[in-house]
Amino acid sequence: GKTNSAPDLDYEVLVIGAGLSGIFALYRLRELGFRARVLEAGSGAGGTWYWNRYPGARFDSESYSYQFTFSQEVLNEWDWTEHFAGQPEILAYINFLCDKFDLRSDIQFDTKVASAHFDQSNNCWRVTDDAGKQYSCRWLLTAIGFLSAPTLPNIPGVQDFKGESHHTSRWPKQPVTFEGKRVGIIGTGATGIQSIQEIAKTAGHLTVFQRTPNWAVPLHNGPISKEEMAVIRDDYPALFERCRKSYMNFLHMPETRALSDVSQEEREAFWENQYENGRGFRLWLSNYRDVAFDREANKICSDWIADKIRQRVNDPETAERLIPRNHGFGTKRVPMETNYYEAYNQPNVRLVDVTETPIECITETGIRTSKEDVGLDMLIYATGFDAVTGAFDAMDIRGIDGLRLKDRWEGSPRTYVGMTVDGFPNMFMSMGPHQSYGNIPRSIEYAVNWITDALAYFRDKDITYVEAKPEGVGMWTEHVIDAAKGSLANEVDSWMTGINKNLPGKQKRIINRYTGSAPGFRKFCDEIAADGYKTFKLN
Ligand code: NA7
Repeated sequence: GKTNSAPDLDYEVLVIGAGLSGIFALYRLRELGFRARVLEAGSGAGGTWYWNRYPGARFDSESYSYQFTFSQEVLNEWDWTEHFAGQPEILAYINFLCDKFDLRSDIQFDTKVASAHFDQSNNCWRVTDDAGKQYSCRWLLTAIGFLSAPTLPNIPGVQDFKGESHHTSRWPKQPVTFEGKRVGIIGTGATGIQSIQEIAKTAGHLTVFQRTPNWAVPLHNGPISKEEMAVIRDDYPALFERCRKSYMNFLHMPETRALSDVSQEEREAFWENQYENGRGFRLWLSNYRDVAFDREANKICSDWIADKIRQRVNDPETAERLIPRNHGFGTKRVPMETNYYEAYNQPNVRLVDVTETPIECITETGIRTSKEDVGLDMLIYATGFDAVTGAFDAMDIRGIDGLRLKDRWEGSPRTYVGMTVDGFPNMFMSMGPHQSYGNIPRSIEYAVNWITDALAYFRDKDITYVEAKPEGVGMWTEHVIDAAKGSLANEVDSWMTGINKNLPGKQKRIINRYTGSAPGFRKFCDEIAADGYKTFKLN
């Protein structure tokens, strides 16, 4: 049997968060014989897919490429009904995993972690929840997501509105209806776009308050029949192999040619085919390789997509407002849409460009712009997140000598392979800053396997203290910054560059995720493990 590496502590491992990272971590920790517990703020498992119940929430990655691969039985048993499953189906899948592996018995729900302090004299973490209950553990694993701390707009009067209001990622469990209601929505990111196209179907009236338009492209969702599911399932090994080889773990392979290698006719036919038939992120990720780096190439592609928007929106002025002016295609996370642009052709949908008529305040009865009072029964905030470091900042995490993680990361996060931080021994992060994100479950499976394998190694060697070395952190941080060089995505304001215009502390562009190749990342981390974790201080 496995020896208990922390007999005097409540748990060997505490996991914060029961989203995809947390539930897979629990599965693995149990398999490895650890005494582990998961603390979860919500009343159910699923993280992102638990909280984001807003209408139209769905995968933008193919369902079968996004699912977990760790259990062949689950792969055999679970059928996907759509190429891009909706949130209810995704949550059902997560609950299916929880049932099948009896995960809930080691998840403590409705438990929000307030603080986690490293206790140097005992090489353990002391965790406190917001009800004041304390827990001790040898190893702390944060599984808190990088888009999990929602932010409201910094508009005066947010608290004054008397109608129904919801942030998309804190959507209620009880049904919300839009029939006969005057609905307003702020935000046109990936979330806003998914919501708008859905709410437009039933709302009495929908007003979209747009500050920055986005380059949304067709998702091309569709049902998966039983027969097609069987064909897809037969292809699983090849499909996962493709994800493993790809740069960001997606199914889509990069186009090896540059835009300058092909004629205008050829590139237009190529884009036309991607736009009309390419599922999900294909147009974005399988684009000519220079579109992400070369301003000219990017402009040619963006102009081509702008014409598509013009063709789809009847009112020319509305069409122009929906075309991004200050960032090129693919330099922000590309939202996926299904009849999004056509929604603006409906008589019940109106676009208000708040760069022309700024929002002055939110009132008891709606939104006041510089031009008018828009009366609303319901106000929806699709205003995004305090991304990447936000969920860490929300907890009081302290390492050696009381050093706060928030202070350690002042200005910009610093990590060793995105999973550890110097000064914070025995703490590991799944989907922390400076990790390779991309197709998230692929990244999660790797990170969680790497972390839990490491913990098993430490247990077997009686190691109770593991800390990243400052030189490792310096090296990785520099490498992350180097890997991002040249990408046009660094030159825009978005959560991917650390900007949140609603938060005074998030006004400086930084590199907060690893944009080098995922296979390269895995190779690098595999070598650390193969080498006995010598790049860490071990005790
Ligand atoms: P995003 O992509 O951060 O989008 C937030 C949107 O909300 C964006 O359009 C913002 O406009 C808008 N916003 C935020 N605050 C305001 C104020 N004060 N006034 C007007 N408009 C505002 O969040 P999402 O939830 O859509 O997507 C997050 C990720 O989740 C996404 O990338 C996917 O990977 C899944 P702005 O651009 O700042 O002008």
